[in-house]
Formats: sequence, structure tokens, C-alpha cells
Amino acid sequence: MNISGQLKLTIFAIILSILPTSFVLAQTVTVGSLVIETPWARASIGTKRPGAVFFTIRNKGSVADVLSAVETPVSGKASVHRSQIINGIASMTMAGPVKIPANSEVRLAPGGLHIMLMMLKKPLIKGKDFPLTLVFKKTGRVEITVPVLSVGARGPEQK
Ligand SMILES: [Cu+2]
Repeated sequence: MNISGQLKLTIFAIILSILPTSFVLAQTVTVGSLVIETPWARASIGTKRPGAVFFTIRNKGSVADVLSAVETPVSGKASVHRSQIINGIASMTMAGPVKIPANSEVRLAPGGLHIMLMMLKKPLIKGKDFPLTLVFKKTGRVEITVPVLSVGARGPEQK
């Protein structure tokens, strides 16, 4: 084997060794001072019931931003919701626009803030992903890719 052949093998081995990491990093998007971390969605039950998306928005900057809208081709009506329990009864209300304070993070997670995908145009199938655009007042439009986990998933670490 000549040197260039060995070099190719070495490069191939390096690419293989970093692939899993880059796959995980691909899910986290940084634009300006905002970092959108570990987005995920639950698989939907057909298209009659809405889908839900969760992620963490980290603002590394010294100026607050505001998440004012969300858009995705898989939903006819996507919006920010908040789940809460009032007098023992679970309910959801519209929560946008959502302020992302300077040097802090806002977490969208089951039982709290989430993106609700009403009027699904196709079912969210486990193992697939779909694009979601977050519209921020200061940072502008940020497109993320949302992987779909199982119907009963409770967090991004549970596939
Ligand atoms: Cu909701």
C-alpha cells in the first residue's frame, strides 16, 4: 500500500470516529448568541391529534431575545403552548411570544413549555425528522431539524 492509500485509510478512520459526535452536534444549532439544543418530538398518533416539540434555547448574549413565531411544513398551525395544572386539572394555554433573557436558558419540556403542532399534514413517524423554523425578534429565522422519538418518549436521551 502506498502512502496516499494509508493516508486515505487514516482519514476514513478519523471520519468514522467523529461521525457519532457530529450527528449529535447536527441537532444543536447556534445562530448569533442563541443555541438551540437537543430538539425532539414525540411520534404522533396519526394526524388527528397534535404533535409536540421540545428543545432548550440558550442565550449566551447580553441582550434578551424573543421567540415570536414558529413555522413548519408538517403543521397547519404551530404555536408555543404551556402545560400547567390548575386545581388538579391539566390544561394548555398559548404562551407566545416567549422572552429569552440574556445569559440564561428557556427549556421546552414535557409538562411545561412546548411547540404544539396542530393540523398535522402527515404523521410524525419515529426515526424520521422534520424542519422547524423559529422566528426570533433579534436573531431572525433559525431553522432546526427535529428528530421524532417514540410516542412515550420523555426526553431526548430516550429514543
Ligand atoms: Cu400544547
